[in-house]
Amino acid sequence: MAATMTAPAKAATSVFAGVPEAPPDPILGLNSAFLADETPGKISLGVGAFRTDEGKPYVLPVVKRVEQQLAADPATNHEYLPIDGLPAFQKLSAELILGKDCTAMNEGRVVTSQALSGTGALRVGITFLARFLRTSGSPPAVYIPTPTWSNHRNIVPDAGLGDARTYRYLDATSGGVDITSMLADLSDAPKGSVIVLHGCAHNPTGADPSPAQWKEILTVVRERGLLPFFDNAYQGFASGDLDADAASVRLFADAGIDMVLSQSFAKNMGLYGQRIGALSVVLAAGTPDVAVAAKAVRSQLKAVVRPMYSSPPAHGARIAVGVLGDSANYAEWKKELAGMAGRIGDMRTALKAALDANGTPGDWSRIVNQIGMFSYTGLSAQQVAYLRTKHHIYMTSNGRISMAGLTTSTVQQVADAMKDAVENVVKQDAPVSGVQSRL
Ligand code: KET
Repeated sequence: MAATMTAPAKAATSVFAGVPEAPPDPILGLNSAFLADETPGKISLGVGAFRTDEGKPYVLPVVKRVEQQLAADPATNHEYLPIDGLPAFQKLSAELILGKDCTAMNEGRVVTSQALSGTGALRVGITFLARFLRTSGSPPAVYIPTPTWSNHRNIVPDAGLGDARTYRYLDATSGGVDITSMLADLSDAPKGSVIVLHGCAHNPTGADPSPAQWKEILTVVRERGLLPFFDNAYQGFASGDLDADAASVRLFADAGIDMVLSQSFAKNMGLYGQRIGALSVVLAAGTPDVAVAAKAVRSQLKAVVRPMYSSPPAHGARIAVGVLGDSANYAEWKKELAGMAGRIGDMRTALKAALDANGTPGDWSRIVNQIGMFSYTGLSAQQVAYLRTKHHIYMTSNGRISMAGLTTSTVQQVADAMKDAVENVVKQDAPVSGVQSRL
């Protein structure tokens, strides 16, 4: 017996010993660094997550109640959902962004799949486009704005489409949208290119096109045969009104063109960790045999999902259905959403006032002019690093502040630290519009 046993090998080096360490994520990695910081009074203005005025995570009361009802309901079970998720959720989610009277939905031109929040929707959507969008005979180029949410840059190559190209977006001087440059870049994009657009509350700039500018963008998209992919992570957080924040998407949907939409319920329902979102593919108005085409598209979305994660989690979808599908809950949600947007607005006013009052050099009006969850302050990477090491205040290196991370009791401390950074750290960076490579 003993002779047949394998002799113990000498301690072996792992085949993974040479794996190079990946850089930390610019947003979620920052959060880990914040959690590891043991300094009392540290402040997190990094990740875009709503906090109460006590600085605590917020579970929306309507969400809490729906969860309690789900827990008490003997019919609730833990069976698998279908590959494309809960059918009731698909419909309610598409209606939320497209509107209840949406022609494309009425004509059966909208194919919606539940997704692992906004990121999962983007990932499945771009993978689907990589497989099937062949307007120019080859896989499409994907254009993202500069600057943009940092993960856009990861998702596009990971879905197999190579590095994303960029279009100019921000006018660094005014802090608004540089519409002339944006339209020029879109006009230069090859026919069939995918254009990632932030539906509202652009992250990180807080600058959205005006309704007239959206019309100009739509004109170029149609003329050039581009495919708009709307990333909707902040519906309700731009204006506090769900319908107003969906206006850009509805304008494009009403034009009867092909388009793709991602939705997230992370921010507007506070369901971050539940990973609940949706992906919709909208087929153009003239599509013959649209039912056949829609069925085929759905089958291919499922073919992307099944080998990746099989089927989505159920809990968040059930919560969203409980909120969206019940008129009393829906009305309550709208109020709570307006309350969250209102608190962010209050923090904008308070921070601007504190910076003006303590004499921080610079014009801080952009803080109140920008909309959504973030302020794009214009602080340089060095100033951001200084705020972190000296004051234990964390924000992304592009100078983006998550406004909901501020509270009535920390605004002054943050304003004073910003004054210190602006006065004592010489700005070495390019202006804000040039910092996207640091994201
Ligand atoms: N799109 C945009 C524009 C966006 O800001 C986020 C999240 C997402 C999609 C995806 O969110 P999801 O949780 O997958 O639904 N942004 C915040 C959190 C993050 O980086 O993951 C942020 O910018 O802080």
